[in-house]
Amino acid sequence: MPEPGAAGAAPRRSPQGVPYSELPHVVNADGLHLFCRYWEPAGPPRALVFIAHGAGEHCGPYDEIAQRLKEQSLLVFAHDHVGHGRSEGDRMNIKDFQVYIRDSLQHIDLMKSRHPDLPIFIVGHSMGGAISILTACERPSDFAGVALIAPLIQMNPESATPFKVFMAKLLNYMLPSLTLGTIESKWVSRDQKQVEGYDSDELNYHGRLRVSFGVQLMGATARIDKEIPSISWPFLLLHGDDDKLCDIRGSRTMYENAASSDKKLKVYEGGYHALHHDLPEVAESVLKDVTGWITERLPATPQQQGS
Ligand code: 9JX
Repeated sequence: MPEPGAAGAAPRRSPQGVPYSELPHVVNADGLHLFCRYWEPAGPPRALVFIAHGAGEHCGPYDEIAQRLKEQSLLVFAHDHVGHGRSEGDRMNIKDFQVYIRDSLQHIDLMKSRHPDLPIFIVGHSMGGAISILTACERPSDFAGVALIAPLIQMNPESATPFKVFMAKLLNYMLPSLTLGTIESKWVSRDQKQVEGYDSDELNYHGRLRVSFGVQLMGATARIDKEIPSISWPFLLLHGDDDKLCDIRGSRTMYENAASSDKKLKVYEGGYHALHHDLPEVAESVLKDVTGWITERLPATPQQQGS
């Protein structure tokens, strides 16, 4: 769907037939075209915001959050990760989690080279939260802040018991394409309309999780666990205490153990996993929290100083 305004020119197609916007498009280090989206404010942007979507979804559903940020004169950009949405690549099958981080850094560097003086923020959800954390950890001084919506930080200790983790690794060695369950979308949001919307969106992945993908996710959480004590960048954590997919304990651990002086955890009581797609009042509050947190961390513009 084209954006209104400058970024919304009719989507072009790569030689492979992958649509991309008029603005920079990304061909990653493996030669795969990534579908990119840009939300450009009318005037000069005050900051850059990269959005990292989660596993099995795409960046389309972040349009609402991006619009809000754009209204605050922020230049928002995102891409569908390899194997997701309109990007190329095997569906939900990656050799290494690092590919998501490498591609994100490539896109961020591209935008940074066009706007070298602007602060950069990241917004990430679920697996996109894990990508955001590890991306920021690679360049700790590059980011003005990271806003995380129900990030994947720890596997649920009840479902990822040492025995199951061992079995997953063993199975991965023997039968990497073996699949585990699917996500039950009704356990991800309390809003039936959002559940139906998610289920009927063909750009979402509705297949089963490969063992090899699960092992990559476990590897990412193990890396985050090691990085937490050395995290120094500002961050905001939003997490529902009824999240059945990414345990809130991960966010508590990060909040308690990260070295950052500027850190905040907001717990949504009764909130499910997809907080930005949970009950309307929760979703609205998430939009306000993320937008407010980022704009509070921007240097005041000359026009604002008097008011
Ligand atoms: C597990 C593993 C993380 C397949 C999924 C109403 C994730 C809504 C919604 C978008 C949830 C965001 C998150 C088993 C099988 C780790 C209902 C798996 C997984 C997979 C993310 C994003 C649905 C799920 N749902 N997830 N979303 N996803 O990283 O907005 S709204 Cl993929």
